[in-house]
Amino acid sequence: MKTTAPANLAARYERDGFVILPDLLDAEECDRLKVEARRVLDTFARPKASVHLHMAATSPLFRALSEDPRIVDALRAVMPHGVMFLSDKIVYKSANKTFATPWHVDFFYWLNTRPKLSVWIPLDDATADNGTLTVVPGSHRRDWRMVKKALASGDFEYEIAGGTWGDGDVVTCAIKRGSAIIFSDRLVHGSTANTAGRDRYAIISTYHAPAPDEPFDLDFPARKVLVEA
Ligand SMILES: O=C(O)CCC(=O)C(=O)O
Repeated sequence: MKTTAPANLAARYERDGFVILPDLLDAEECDRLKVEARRVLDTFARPKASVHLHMAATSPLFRALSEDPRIVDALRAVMPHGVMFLSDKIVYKSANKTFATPWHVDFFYWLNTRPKLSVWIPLDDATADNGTLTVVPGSHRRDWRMVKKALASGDFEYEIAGGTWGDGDVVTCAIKRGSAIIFSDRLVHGSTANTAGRDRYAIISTYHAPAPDEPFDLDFPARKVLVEA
């Protein structure tokens, strides 16, 4: 099938581990998705949650987004072995939820499963001061490990072992709402703190090549083959 994705998308994705698609959704679509995200959070999420899983399983609007032809077209370009939707989640930052997401690689969260990629779409203009995505281009080619780090609070968090990139290696992806970032599950990424006092809603959808279910997949009820292998 013909694709409308830019011709060099696959090469850029291969080289950098991510690719930005400007203006995939328009302002009206972003507004509608934000209203729906708020409704789902208020109805189904833990009180005060800033991350909520399974949007497509709950909401027809997010289900439609997960299989939107504009996204699937772009995915065809970087996923030659077919496209299967696995899951999605909303990540919400605000004046009260200012957290920066620490550097990480997603594959660590699904070790020993087949490779995946994610599509990050902010529903508000995303800037360095309201929590946009940060990436280290080319980092998907290294074999990262994550290790537990003890926090003063007695808690712990995971961090990347031996992270050797400098500030100059980091791209802070300031993008308009409705733009999309496709990124590899091996790419080092995080997000900035939200110090702007403005809402920042983002939807992250994860895909992999179609194949018989792995045990890991069974927790994701909205999974669906979108392009056969
Ligand atoms: O939306 C964000 O703030 C970043 C989330 C993220 O990096 C992730 O869930 O892997």
